[in-house]
Amino acid sequence: MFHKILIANRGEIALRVLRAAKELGIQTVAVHSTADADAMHVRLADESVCIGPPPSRDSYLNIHQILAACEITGADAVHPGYGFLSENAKFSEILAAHNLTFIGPSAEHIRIMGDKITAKKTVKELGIPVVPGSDGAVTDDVEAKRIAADIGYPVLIKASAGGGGRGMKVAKTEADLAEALSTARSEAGAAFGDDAVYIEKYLEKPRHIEVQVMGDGAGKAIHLGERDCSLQRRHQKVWEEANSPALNVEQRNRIGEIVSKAIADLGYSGAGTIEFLYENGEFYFIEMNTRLQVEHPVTEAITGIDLVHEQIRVASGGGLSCTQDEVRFEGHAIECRINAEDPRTFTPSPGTITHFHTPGGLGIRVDSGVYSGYRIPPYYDSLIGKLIVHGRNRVECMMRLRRALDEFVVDGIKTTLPLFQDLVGNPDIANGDYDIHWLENYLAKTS
Ligand code: MV4
Repeated sequence: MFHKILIANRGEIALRVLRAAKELGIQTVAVHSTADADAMHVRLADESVCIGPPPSRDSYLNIHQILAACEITGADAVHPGYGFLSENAKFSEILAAHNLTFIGPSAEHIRIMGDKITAKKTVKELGIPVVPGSDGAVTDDVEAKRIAADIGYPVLIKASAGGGGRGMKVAKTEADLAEALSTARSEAGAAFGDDAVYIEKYLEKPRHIEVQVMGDGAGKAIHLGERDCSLQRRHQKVWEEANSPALNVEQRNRIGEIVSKAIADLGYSGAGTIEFLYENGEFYFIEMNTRLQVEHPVTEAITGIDLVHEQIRVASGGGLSCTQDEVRFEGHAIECRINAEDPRTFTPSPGTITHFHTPGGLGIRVDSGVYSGYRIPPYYDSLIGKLIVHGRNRVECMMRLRRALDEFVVDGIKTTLPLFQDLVGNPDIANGDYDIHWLENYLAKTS
């Protein structure tokens, strides 16, 4: 087991990782920018190192500074959290070259999944269902027209180096195709330095359903069920739940088995998420994330498994703590992302939190790094906390969520809490009847 873990992140996720390390008896090192000297993760860590000025590229993304902090403190492993360096293959290789363990998958697997064309080809060969489309990159109009005619319009052109919604163009008919292709290629080249694009059938009203996996890096893997993350705005998730209201036990087990077998065959190590679009009873792979995700606590709530413990165990060579047979899915969980933003326009609202009071009681978890009197710096993302509610079923979970939202007080700044008050009372949400476009349509209708 590791002696000391350096947490290369900030905010609620730095705290989340710190808690897991403490429970395992591992020393913790926080790193922080000058803007985060007062942050909770810095206070709670055993040691802390200031790694630079506020901009992320000079601090949380500064590999040299993080290496220096490992050297100074004698850390033997680094947990990257999410965002920042969490999916940076080069960073994991540099750590390895300095005899430090990156708590995450191999650099090779990060690279494969970071290139969306390679990712799709890889998982398809492993038996995961993918969206119908081109086999690999498409450059010429004639080929594009042949593929599009074959799969049927509308089609979507995606950048191989994109992901998370960046670099996509829809072509509704053949008349749009040549222009969409050339625009997508030049935008991808400018944005990512890689103009490779591929074509997919455009799915009009899917849900976003993702499957959580954990691999031991030696050919064993388990799945921990799915999360429904369809409620999003501009590719930012707002509300996530497990299980998906759209799936039954058989569908869950079927996709889970396909995915865990693929991940085992890949020899994948650590936590990962396989993202699917789900429409008319079918799953279509879109991307794989090779990191711990913001919404991981809903999976923890329904399985009782601490995903960060598992990441640390696997990275230190201790393997997974359980087999697939030992994983049980109990009840229902919902996560609301509390952002320091206007609840309608999502305009950031940094400033000082004058009063912060979190809800409590059975089935309530709040992951947050803020406190009364905390000043939110304007340099980073606006997530200030996550409310995760668990119940024996979805109805009980929703009742508890409504009560928890009533108890939650954040004064001094705007937050997304009022939006969740609205959503928890909405009939479509109560029925689990929503797709990836629901929230944006709702916001447009009710603005
Ligand atoms: C799609 C799609 C429809 N058809 N691919 C957006 C983010 C990136 N991960 C993939 N995305 C999409 N890919 C096909 N073939 C629709 C989206 C999409 C989306 C996906 C998940 C969650 C929210 C979304 C919002 C808009 C578009």
